[in-house]
Parts: sequence; C-alpha cells; structure tokens
Amino acid sequence: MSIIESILADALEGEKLSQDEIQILLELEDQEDIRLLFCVARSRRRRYFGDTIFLYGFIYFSTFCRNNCKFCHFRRSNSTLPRYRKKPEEVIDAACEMAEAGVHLIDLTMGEDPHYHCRPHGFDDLIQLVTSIRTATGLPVMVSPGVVPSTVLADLAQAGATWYACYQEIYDRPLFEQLRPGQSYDQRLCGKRAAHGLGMLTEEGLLCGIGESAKITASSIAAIRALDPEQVRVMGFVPQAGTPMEHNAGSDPSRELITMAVMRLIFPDKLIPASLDVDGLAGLEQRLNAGANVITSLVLPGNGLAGVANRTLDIEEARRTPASVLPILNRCKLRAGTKEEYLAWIRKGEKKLCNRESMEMAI
Ligand code: SAM
Ligand code: MD0
Ligand code: SF4
Repeated sequence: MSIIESILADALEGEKLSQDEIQILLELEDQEDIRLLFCVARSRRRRYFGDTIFLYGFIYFSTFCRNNCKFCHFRRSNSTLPRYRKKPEEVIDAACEMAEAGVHLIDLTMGEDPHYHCRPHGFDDLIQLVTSIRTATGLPVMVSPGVVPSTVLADLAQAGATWYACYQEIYDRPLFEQLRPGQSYDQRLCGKRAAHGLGMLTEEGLLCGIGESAKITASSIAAIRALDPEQVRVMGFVPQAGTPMEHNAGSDPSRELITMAVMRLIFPDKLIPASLDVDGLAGLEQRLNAGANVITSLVLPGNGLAGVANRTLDIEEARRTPASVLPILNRCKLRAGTKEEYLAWIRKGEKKLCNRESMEMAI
C-alpha cells in the first residue's frame, strides 16, 4: 500500500490526520491519487449526510466598502464598477422569492459599507432586516457584514441571525496583511469566536491561488480544526479588473477541489460549500464530486443582485437558481434536503456549540 493509500485508508476510518499528512494530500498531482481522494471524500460525506445537499440563497445587499482588499473588486479604490445599496424592502422581496424557489437559508452579505459601519446606529437597518427576513421566510439567516463591534454581533444574534460568516482567507499573518491591508487578523478571528460565544454558528473560509504554499494551507486547516466552525469553505481566487491582483493568474481549479476534498476528510460532519460564484453552474458537479454538501451563492435573476468572485456570471441567465442545480444533483445521485432536515441540522449544531461553550466556561 502506498503512503497515499495508507493516509486515505486512515481517513476513511475516521482517523485524525496529521498536518504533514494533510500537506501530502494537498500536494497530490497523480490523477489516480486525486481520483481516490475525491472518492474517499464522497464516502465521508455520505457517512454523515447521506445524499443530502443544502441550498443557500445569496443576497449581496450593499457593494460599497471602506476596505481595500487586493483580491476584491468591491474594494473602495475600484472606481470601475457600478455599486448599489438595496433598500430593506428590496432585500425582503428578494429573500421571499428565494424562499419560494426552495433555498434552505438566506445569506445577507455586504461590503463594509460606511453607511452601516461609520454611522451611529448604522446597523439598526441590518438588525431589523434579519428579524424581518426570519419572519417573512421562516428560514435561518446567515450574516456576512465583515468585522463588526461585539455589541452589533450580539444584536444580530438577538435579532435571530443563525450564522456569522467572516473568512480569514489564510492563516498566515504576512499573507493576510498583503491581501487585506489595514485590517486586523486578530479582530477577524476574534469575531468568529465571539459569535460562537453568542451561540451563533460560524463559517470559516480560505482563499486558494493567492500565493499560499500547501504547507500554509495545511496549517490553516489545522488552525480551523481548533476554531471548530460549523461550516468551512475554500474558494479559488478569481482575478478582478481594477484591482492590484488583476494580472495575477487565477487559481488552478484543481487546487480548490483538492483542498475541498481534504477539508471533507478533516471535517466529515461539517457543511462544506460548493460556491457557484467561482465557476458558475459549470463548476458545480466537480465540487460536489470533491465532497461539498452545500450549494451557495444561488442568486435569482431580475433583482439586480451581484455575486462576489463573479459579479454577474450565470445570474441573469437563471443558472444560479435551485431549479438549475437540481438536474446536476440528480446526475450525482444527490438530492436537495428538506427544510426540516436543514433546521434539524442547525438545531443539532447549536446544541453541540452550547455544550462546548458551557464546558469551556466550566474549565
Ligand atoms: N465584506 C465581507 C467580508 O469581506 O467578509 C463580505 C464580502 S464577501 C463574503 C468576502 C469574501 O468573498 C472574501 O472573504 C473572499 O473569501 C471572497 N472573495 C472576494 N473576492 C474574491 C475573488 N476575487 N475571488 C475569490 N473569492 C473572493
Ligand atoms: C458564496 N458569493 O457563497 C458567496 C459569498 C458569503 N457568506 C458568501 C462568498 O460564494
Ligand atoms: Fe470589502 Fe469584503 Fe471585498 Fe474586502 S472582501 S473589499 S472587506 S467587500
């Protein structure tokens, strides 16, 4: 048995892989080894989720931002793109339309818009929006507002936000500071810990194709193990016009897929997104085959809403809708879960978090 086969055999049995073993898998190049990795990843997903896939509706409700992330076209210095700030009633209408279309969750995302971040009580609209969407759709809400004061996070939790998403991108301080100049690595990390302390589920995310080594990605995955978020993602970097990284090579598609499959081995019981935002509908099947079990960045046409890594890809063509992903799920012998299954998973996650937080308090 080769060392790769031995590592994958251990993963199949649920053994904890070392950081070195994670790095070996991240560096796979042989196609047969990679095929085997994806096969084990699908087996681990099946062990915890059967054939069930969840669907997340995505509402990027404000594309204004005070930050200057080098990879993101919504950075404040990018004057080349149209920006918008949706009114609460527009967001509620879009959320209801998504709920009708069959999503399991509404993801409210924004740039760090000064309209919210830099005015007294600036977040009141978002806090109210969370409650309104929970009431109007009956669905759980994820918020991705960037780094917010702990009082605001508490208000969002109180208002009914189930999830807080705020991606570290990479667990390497120098690379983080290059990617997110002027932003605090620790604040971003502490925000997720604070959200857990408030009983919110958290999502952590890595970017790949941004100059990171497999060693850095392996140590990032090991660090995420310690943070223990309920959802973990990786997205391939997509170069954006009007940004300092526009001439960088985009991420090698296999990097994202291999990292996703390794994440599945390390986090077999967590939610791992296949984002439609990187390669659109055409990229979905390969991400499902790599072990993903949530389809995110579903955006309905006709609402003037943008994606993140790809602002417009597949949106007005109605290729980022629940109906458009179902044939692919069927082809992969997978199915969209029921709303009850998703809510049951959420409740289990919240209970596990509550027990862990109480244990940590007791120590
Ligand atoms: N402003 C909030 C923030 O930065 O946390 C939410 C915006 S959106 C969810 C931010 C995420 O999208 C980033 O954390 C990054 O992981 C991803 N992203 C942004 N630009 C990207 C690009 N060009 N390619 C791939 N992913 C990108
Ligand atoms: C996605 N474009 O799911 C969205 C976004 C933010 N919570 C999610 C990165 O791919
Ligand atoms: Fe702003 Fe978020 Fe884009 Fe950074 S990633 S520029 S914080 S919207």
